[in-house]
Amino acid sequence: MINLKIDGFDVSVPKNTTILEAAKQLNIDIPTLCFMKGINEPGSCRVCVVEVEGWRGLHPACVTKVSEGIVVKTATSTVREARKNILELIMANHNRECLSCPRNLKCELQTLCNDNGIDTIPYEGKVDKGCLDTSGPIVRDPNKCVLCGRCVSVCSKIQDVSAIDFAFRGAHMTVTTAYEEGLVGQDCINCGQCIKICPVGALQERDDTDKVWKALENPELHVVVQTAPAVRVALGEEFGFAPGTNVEGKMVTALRRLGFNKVFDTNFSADLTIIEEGNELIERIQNGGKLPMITSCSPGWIKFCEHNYHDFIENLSSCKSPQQMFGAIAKSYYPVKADVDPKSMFVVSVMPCTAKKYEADREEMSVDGLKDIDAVITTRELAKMIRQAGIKFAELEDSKQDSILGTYSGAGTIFGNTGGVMEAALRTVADKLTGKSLDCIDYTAVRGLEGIREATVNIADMEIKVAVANGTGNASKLLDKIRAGEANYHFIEVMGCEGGCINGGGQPIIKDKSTTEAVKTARIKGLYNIDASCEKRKSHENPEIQKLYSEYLGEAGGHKAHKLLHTHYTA
Ligand code: HC0
Ligand code: SF4
Repeated sequence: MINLKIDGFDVSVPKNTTILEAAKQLNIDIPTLCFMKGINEPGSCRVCVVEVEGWRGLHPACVTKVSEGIVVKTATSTVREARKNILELIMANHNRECLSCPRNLKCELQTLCNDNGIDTIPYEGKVDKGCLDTSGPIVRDPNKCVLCGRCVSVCSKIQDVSAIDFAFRGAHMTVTTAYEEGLVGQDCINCGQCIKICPVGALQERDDTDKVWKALENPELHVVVQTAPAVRVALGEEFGFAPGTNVEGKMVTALRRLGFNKVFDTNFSADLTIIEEGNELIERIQNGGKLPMITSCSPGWIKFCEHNYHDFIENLSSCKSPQQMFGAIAKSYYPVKADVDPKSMFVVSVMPCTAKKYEADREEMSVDGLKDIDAVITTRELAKMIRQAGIKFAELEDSKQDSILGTYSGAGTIFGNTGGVMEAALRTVADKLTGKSLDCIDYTAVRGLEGIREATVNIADMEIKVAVANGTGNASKLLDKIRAGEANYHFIEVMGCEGGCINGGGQPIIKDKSTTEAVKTARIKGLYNIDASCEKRKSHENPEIQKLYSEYLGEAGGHKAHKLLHTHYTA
């Protein structure tokens, strides 16, 4: 152990610990901006500088390792002055339209400035570093960028995409795309992980709330909404609830107050996906189809596969995602039952995922000229609409979703976290293959937050080998192993974001990034709690799904189901 003193207090830490980590042991929070443990540790922003007695100059605490007997001071007047100066320089180059910034009050730079007494900016900087990139669902504002590099790191190291990087030198340095073109023309998979990690408002989702407001105000439209599984365990964070709190009942009430004609649920169509996908898996296993079959519901993952692993395109399930299946059913079966003109239907999705905006706009996501989904807003955008409408969310009474696209099973709910689609599918496939209603339905081997998880499941005397990957970087590792002939499976679940949709790019911003893992765990627990409390926990037992097949679709994988619920990919 290494012994040192920080701000007058003794502390012992293992060798190679940084001063930043050692200070944490004493509950001293040295401020940082660029630093993200394990993801981005360049020591470049210098906000975390400290003094070490006997050492020349100031030292960034995030990359300076402790040594025996050193005496560190984290808040002397020299340190405070330097920190203030660094922040003033950053602010000089930062567009300061804080009031209209979507990150207002959730901006790390704003908090740092506040905490460090920045009231005026004595320098004239450069706030014309490039145009707003509004080419796609991810909006980039170079004039708000503080060059911390977190987005560059998450995009390359975690997602294995590298759609953005540093370019130019000195005062001209910027984070940009290849040839400075819009993100939409890049390999960007629209996952929004860069938005979540950005300390300021330089990255945001395209705001589609106006489109939804306009639809709600149009008396000629019949506007229905679906909410993704993971929204209900995170939306509350925007209104002061602890992460993982299930606010489904209040969310449904709020959506009704906003004026939606019907409030439905993506969990319903997640159950529908399982019927189609389970059927496809059984067919492929029994009839020598392409294996492993890989899930297709995460649009970031689909784009990643199309760009980087086209040799696996035939492995992708042909099922549309639950979001899209919902839209297709909402514009075909529902209008018949509700006696509404399908052309007057306007279908809104509330998603934890920024890539769902891209998925909804894909050309193939329509049936007979009608787009499945008309507008997608994120969890954050829904919170904004609720605030704009003056709805006191925390005080709302609970209410239930509407029939006939609002009932769901526990299996549909757990879709919202990594391993959930796999577990939901196994629950149904096991019953189908054994011809029994099995009691043992908790497939805990596929649960958890490890990047890649593998299991062998014995179903009807068959050893079914499965794997789960979350985050496209982990998907790469898994597929590379298969390409190299080092692994093989029957069925693989891939989710584009680490942790699955609970950690999607459209979820509430976690301001204190050190709590990220705890927040993810709490949101996941929230979903499994809902699952455990559901009367029906298998998709094929959902009575509304049973009715949909018996009244309208006919057979799983049949002609009608194929037309409405399946898709194809671009190699
Ligand atoms: Fe997901 Fe989904 S689970 S991708 O993360 O499959 O966004 O929550 O809605 O479509 O159901 C997101 C979440 C969904 C879809 C579902 C799937
Ligand atoms: Fe990279 Fe995802 Fe951001 Fe695109 S949305 S730039 S893929 S992190």
